[in-house]
Amino acid sequence: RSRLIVALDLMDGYEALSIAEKLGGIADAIKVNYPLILSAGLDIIKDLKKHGNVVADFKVADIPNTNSLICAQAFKAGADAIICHGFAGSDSVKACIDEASKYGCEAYVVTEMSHPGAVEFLQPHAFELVELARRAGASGIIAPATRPERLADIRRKAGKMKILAPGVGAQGGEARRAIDAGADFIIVGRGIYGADDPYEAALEFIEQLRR
Ligand code: BMP
Repeated sequence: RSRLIVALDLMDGYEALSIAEKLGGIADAIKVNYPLILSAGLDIIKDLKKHGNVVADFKVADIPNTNSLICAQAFKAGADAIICHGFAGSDSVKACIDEASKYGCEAYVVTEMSHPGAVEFLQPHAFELVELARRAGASGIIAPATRPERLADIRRKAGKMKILAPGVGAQGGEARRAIDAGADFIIVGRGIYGADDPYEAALEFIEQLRR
């Protein structure tokens, strides 16, 4: 286990596949988000799956029925996990988790995001969102590598749920500090796909995680 999830936020399917191939399975999973899906199409998930588990970061945040329909599309396309927002409420989150379990997949819930604006609305409710995710039976949550002290507080409330921490690299977060604060996995996008040698960059992050 490397503890590394690579976010392939590219707008070219071939480029994304070529990086995934170069990484050769050293990361634990690949995360796809709208930039890639909207440009390359949902089928890219099946191709990426050859190189590891795929997390569909669709930040699902609708009414429960629509959430179920969105998640079903992601899982049918081959996603192993979905990321949903918690602020839409426990029923909406539950819909994602129920759909995930139908496919033997996982659902993760966003709590406090990693960008500066997250302090405005998400941060004041972050612990409630953690509790909501825990009660709904989520596999894990998303919490900010950019704020290790907040990550540590969230870790204390998260129980057995896994924590995936984005914001390492381009957003200023540090891999080692995120893990020390209690993250189970770090998510890195630009720090890897934007590097001259994505494989070397990924190895460096993994090295930091092992230290
Ligand atoms: P990067 O390492 O290039 O900043 O990419 C981070 C990835 O994680 C992006 O796909 C972004 O959408 C996602 N993400 C994030 O940065 N912060 C969050 O709080 C939640 C996210 O999903």
